[in-house]
This record gives sequence, C-alpha cells and structure tokens, in this order.
Amino acid sequence: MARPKIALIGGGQICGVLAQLCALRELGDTVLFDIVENMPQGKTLDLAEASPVDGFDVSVTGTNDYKDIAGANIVIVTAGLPRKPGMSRDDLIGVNSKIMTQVSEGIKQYAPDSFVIIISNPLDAMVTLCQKITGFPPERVMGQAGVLDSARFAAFIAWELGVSVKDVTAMTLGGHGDTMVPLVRYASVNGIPVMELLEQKYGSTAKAEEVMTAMVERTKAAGGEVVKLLGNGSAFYSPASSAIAMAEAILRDQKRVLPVCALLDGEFGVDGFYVGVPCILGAGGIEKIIEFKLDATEQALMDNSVAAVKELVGSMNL
Ligand code: TXD
Repeated sequence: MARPKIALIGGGQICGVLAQLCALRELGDTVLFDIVENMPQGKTLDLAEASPVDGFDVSVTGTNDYKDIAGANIVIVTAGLPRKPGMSRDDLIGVNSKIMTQVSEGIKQYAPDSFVIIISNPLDAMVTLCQKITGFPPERVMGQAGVLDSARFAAFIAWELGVSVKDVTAMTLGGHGDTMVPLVRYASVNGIPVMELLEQKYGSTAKAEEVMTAMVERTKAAGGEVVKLLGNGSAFYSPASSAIAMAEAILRDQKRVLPVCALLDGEFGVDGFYVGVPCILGAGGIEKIIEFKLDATEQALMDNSVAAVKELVGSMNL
C-alpha cells in the first residue's frame, strides 16, 4: 500500500521542524514547497541524508513547483512572514493574505482532495481565506493555534505545580490572538481541578487566583514572549509539534479531541466564522465540533474573542 503523502508549503523555520517530525514518525512521504529557489531542495536533502542515522524510510523532497504536491493527503501551510518584536499577529494580514491566496490556488489545483492545516498568521483570517479560495468543505480546512496555546497553558501549570506535563489537561478557546480564552475551570491534573491544587499549595484562594491569572496572561502573551527573546522570527518547535499532532490524528484516524480553528455553524453562538473550539479529528478531518456549556464569564470572554476575529476577517473584505 502506498505511503500517505504530506505537502508542506513554506520552507522556513516551522517547516523544517515539521519535515523532521514527519520523517522521524514516518507519517508519510513529505514534499516541501517554497518559492525560494534551491532552499527547499537543500533543506530536504540535508534531512534525507539523516535517514540512515535515524532509520526512517519515508522520502523527503523539496520543490519550487506546485505540481509536486499532486496527490497529497495532507497539506500543512506555514508560508508567510512571521512577526518581528513589537508586531501583533494582525499586523501580518496584508502581506500574508497575498501569499495565502497564491498558496490556496496551488492547493486547489494540485491537491484537491487534501486536508489542509493552516499555521500562517493571522491564523483565523488565513484559514478563512484558504477555505474561501479552495472551496473545500470545512471539515477539510482547519487551523492550528489551539493545540499550541493549550500546550503553553498546560506547560505553565505543570511547571507551577511541579507535576508531569503528561498529567495536565488544559485548553484554550477562541481566536489565536490576545483575546484567546484559556479555560481555568476545566484545567486539571489527572482530573483534579488545578485551582484546588493551587489553593492547597498556597493555602489561600486569593493567592491561587493571582497565580492562575498570571498563568492565563502568560499564555495569552506566550507567542510574543518567544518573539521578543528570539529577536528575529517567532516560535517554531511548538507550532510544528502541534500541527503534527493534528496531522497524525487525521492520518491515523485517532479521533483525538483537540482544539482546532474550525468553521462554526451556530456552535457557541457563532455562525460562519473560524474560531478555536474542541473537535474530534480523525480520517474524516474535523469529524465533530464538540460544544459544551460555558458559564457567563467564559461566554463573555469567548464573545470578546469572536468579536476580534470578526473584525480581523472583516478587514479582508472577502
Ligand atoms: O501557532 C501558530 N499558528 C503560529 C503561527 C505560531 C508561530 C508562528 N506562526 C506563523 O507561522 C508566523 O507568524 C508565520 O506567519 C508562519 C511561518 O512562520 P516561520 O517562523 O516558519 O516563518 P519563516 O521562517 O519566515 O518561513 C516562512 C516561509 C519562508 O521560507 C518563505 O520563503 C515562504 O514562507 N514563503 C512562501 N512560500 C510559498 N509561497 C509563497 N508565496 C511564499 N512567500 C513566502
């Protein structure tokens, strides 16, 4: 049986890690596309030459021609500029929507049956644009943000409580911007509410709330924290790992429940906009959007985040 085919569009920082993870996990034959001549070929030759050491049998090749993505089962898009220190994700909309238009046309023409995972920022707007241009059904066009934002939240909780990251469950909802909504009430360590553990640790509800608020704020600003430290470019290991978790869920029909930027059809009171919500990811792509009850505060935060997404998407005049 033929191996699955994965196309990576945009051969920069995130893409390099994506390609390496595809190879190490033998997810499928991987093609890396970029407009910069020779660079994707060089990057993938380097990676392929590690195959005898790492022991992977999948192929990894680079190209400047969309024809080579033909037949891809999954396309992961990172094409576009990253932020510079001081920039917001939304500042990238002008330049990245031009790039996303070209990329979406290439995908539509050469990989019409693929599942598409967008990573490029501003995320919610870029996914919207890609779905409009490709015309693919919404269960096949999605964005990666929530897996990463949730991972950041979970990491901060694990570090604070001195427990394994494996035992922390935490999730963010909403847009991939400063208004994202880390869900405090549902954050747990193997089912035990994080707030209860913080109260035990500090012996005070007020202090527990203060510590949680700091973690929530750090989660919202976590991308910028990395941008500032790097000085040039933005996070790349964690966004790549997050998108690979989504791709693997689809390729291996895992039915994972992950926060995904998905087109909503009335769920959470949102109609016709891409927003981060928990979804079941399997062989059918977004197989189900999972709706659950938010309390009044959570719903207000979600509404605020959705309003920001609407404003951003509105600015593209699609
Ligand atoms: O979680 C998330 N969604 C994100 C998103 C987390 C961090 C960063 N995120 C965004 O991903 C970031 O703001 C950028 O918009 C993308 C890609 O970030 P990366 O760090 O990989 O950027 P690079 O290294 O600059 O790579 C971008 C590549 C580069 O090689 C360009 O030559 C290429 O995109 N590029 C193109 N490829 C194909 N087609 C066109 N038109 C094109 N234009 C540039």
